[in-house]
Amino acid sequence: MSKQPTPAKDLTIWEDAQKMIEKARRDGVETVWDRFEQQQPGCKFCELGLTCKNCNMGPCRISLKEDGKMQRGVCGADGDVIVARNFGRFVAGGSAGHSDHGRDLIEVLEAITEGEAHDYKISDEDKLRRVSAELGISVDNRETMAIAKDLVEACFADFGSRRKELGFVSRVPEVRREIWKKYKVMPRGVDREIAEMMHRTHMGCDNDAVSTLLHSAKTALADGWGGSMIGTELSDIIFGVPTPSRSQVNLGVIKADMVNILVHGHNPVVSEMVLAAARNPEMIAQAQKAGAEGINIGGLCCTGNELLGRQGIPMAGNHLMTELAIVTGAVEAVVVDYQCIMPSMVQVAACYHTKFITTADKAQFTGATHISFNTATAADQAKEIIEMAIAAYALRDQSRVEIPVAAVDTITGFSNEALLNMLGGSLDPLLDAVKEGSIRGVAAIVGCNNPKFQHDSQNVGLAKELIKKDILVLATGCITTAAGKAGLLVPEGSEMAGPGLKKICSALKIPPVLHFGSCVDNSRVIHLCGLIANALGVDISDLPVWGSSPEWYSEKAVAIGLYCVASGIPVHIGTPPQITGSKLVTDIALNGLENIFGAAFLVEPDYVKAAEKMDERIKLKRLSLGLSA
Ligand code: XCC
Ligand code: SF4
Repeated sequence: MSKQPTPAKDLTIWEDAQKMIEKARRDGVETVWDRFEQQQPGCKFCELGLTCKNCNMGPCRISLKEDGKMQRGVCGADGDVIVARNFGRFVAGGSAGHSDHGRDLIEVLEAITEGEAHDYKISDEDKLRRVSAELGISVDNRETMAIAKDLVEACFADFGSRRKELGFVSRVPEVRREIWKKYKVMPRGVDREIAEMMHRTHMGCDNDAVSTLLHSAKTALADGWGGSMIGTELSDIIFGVPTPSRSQVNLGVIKADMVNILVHGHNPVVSEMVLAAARNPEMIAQAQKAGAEGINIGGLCCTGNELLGRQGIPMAGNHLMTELAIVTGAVEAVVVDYQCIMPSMVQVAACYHTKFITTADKAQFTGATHISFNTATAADQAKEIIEMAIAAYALRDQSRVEIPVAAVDTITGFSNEALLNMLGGSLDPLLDAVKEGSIRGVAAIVGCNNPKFQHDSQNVGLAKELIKKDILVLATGCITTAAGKAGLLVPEGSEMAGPGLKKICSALKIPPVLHFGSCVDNSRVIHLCGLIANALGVDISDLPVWGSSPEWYSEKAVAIGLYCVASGIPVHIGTPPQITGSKLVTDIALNGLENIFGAAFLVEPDYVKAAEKMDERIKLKRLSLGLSA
C-alpha cells in the first residue's frame, strides 16, 4: 500500500502554499517536500560533520563510538579537525557567494565609468560621494565619473591582497577593531581570506580546530564588511537607496490576465533591466496584442527583495514558494540570476508553459533557456526576455490556472538612510526610544526556509514573539515575504506588538517589522549596529541586539551568522550546522565565541523558547548599559 502524502497544512503555514502543494500533487509535479522525504533518513556522519573528502586517500569518516576504530582519517585528522575544516569551507562558500555578487556590482560601476553600460547609470550621486569620502577618496570639486573610477579601484582593492584591512572596517568601532587585531581576524582582501580558507583546509595544513574556526570568522568578516557591504552600497549608488513604499506579497500578486514574469536570484543587475523593459510602452502594446492586459513583474527570494526595496515590485514568494509559484500555471517566465534557485525549477517549468531563463554564465541550468547577460547590451536582452514571455502567454492553458489567494499589503524598502530620514536626520530618537525602553532591543531576522520546519512557522512565530516583547524586528531575505503575509509589514501590524513598540510605530507610522532588504543587505544591519555603538561610545557587543535565522538553509546564512557574531551580535539559529560531531567545535560556537567576540550562537528549534532566551540577554545588556530591563 502506498504511503499517504503528508497533509499540506503540516508542510507550510500558508494557504497559498497549501493549495499549490495540493495542485502540484494533482498535476504530478514533484516539489522540495517530496524530495526531502525521499532523502530521509539523512547520512549520520555527514549530519555530524564527521565525513571528509578533502583528499583521495579518503573519503574518511569518524566514528563517535570510542572503540578505537575510525577515530582518525587516513591522514590522521581527528573529528575536531575534520568538523572545523568542513565548517570553514561552508563559510568560505557562503562568503564567496555574497562577495562575488558584490564584485559584479563593481564591474557594472566600472562599465558605467568606461561608457560601456549605457543602460545603467549612477542614480544616487550623493551616496557615491558619501561612500567614496568614507573610503578616503577625495570628492571635493571633482567630476562624478572621476570619483566613481576611484571608488571602483578602491572596491576592487578590497578583494585582493595588497591591503592590511578592508576599507569599510573604518565603520567598525575602535574597541571591536582591537579585538579583531588581537585575535588576528582583521579581514584583509575578500578573495584572500576565501582562498586562504581553501588552503588551510587542504590536507596537511591547519590541523587545529580553534585556528581554523578563527579563520572562518575572518573569512565571514570579509564577507560582511567587505563583499556584501560593497554589494549593498554599490547597488544603492547604481539603482538608488531603498525608500519605504507600498507593495504587496504572496501568490496573489500573480495576475490571471497579465503576462507574468517572476525574477529570482539575488542580483539587481538583470532584474532592474527586465523591469525597465516591462514598463516600456512598446512591450506593453505587444503584450496587449497577445491578449493580455499588460506585463506584471513579481519577485522571488532576494532578487525580489532588491526590486521590492527600490521599486516596490510585489513579492510572489520566498525560497519554498519558488516552485509553487510556477504551479499556479499563470507564470510565463521565470528569469533568474544566481543563488538559491532550485535546479528543479527547470522540471517544474517544463510541466507548464513557463519559460525558465537563466542569465548568468556562472549559473547555468541544463534544460533552461540561457541568455548570457551583458551590461553593454542589457536593455536589448531584457526586451528579448519580455518577448519570450509574451510568446509563452499564447501557450498558457487557462484551465490549469489557479491563483489561490488575494495579495496582502506591505510597506517595504527601509535602509539606514531611510531610517535616519524618518527619524529627522539623527539616530537620537531611536536611541531615546531604546533608552526609555519603548524599544527594548533590536533583532534582525534573516530569511531562508528549510523543509526541516513547517514552512515559515518559525520565521513568523519568532517575529511575533519578539515584537510582543517590544523588540523591533528588521527583516532581510526570505522572511520578508513571510512577515508581509502575516500582516507584520504594515503599521497596523503594531497591534500585535507590545505597548512600547506599538507607541513608537504609531508615532512614526511604521510597521513593527522593517524590511531591510536582501541577504547581502545584512551589511546594513552591521553598519547600523556600528553607528549605534559609536553614538553610545560602546562596543557592538554591548548593545541589546540579536541576529536570527530560524529556518536557515544556505552557506551564505552561516557566513552572515558568523560575521554578525564576530562583530559582536549574538545569533540564534533554528538548527545547528553540521558541526555537532565535535564537542570542541560545538562548545566554541555556543560558548567559546562569547569569550572572544562577546557574542555566540544560540541553537533553539522552538521559536517561543528562542524568543525567551533572546529576551533574557537583551535584559542583561540593557542592565549593563544602565537602562531598565
Ligand atoms: Fe536564499 Fe537570499 Fe536564504 Fe532566501 S534568505 S533562502 S539565502 S534567498 Ni538570504
Ligand atoms: Fe581522509 Fe585526511 Fe584525506 Fe580527509 S584529508 S579524506 S581525513 S585522508
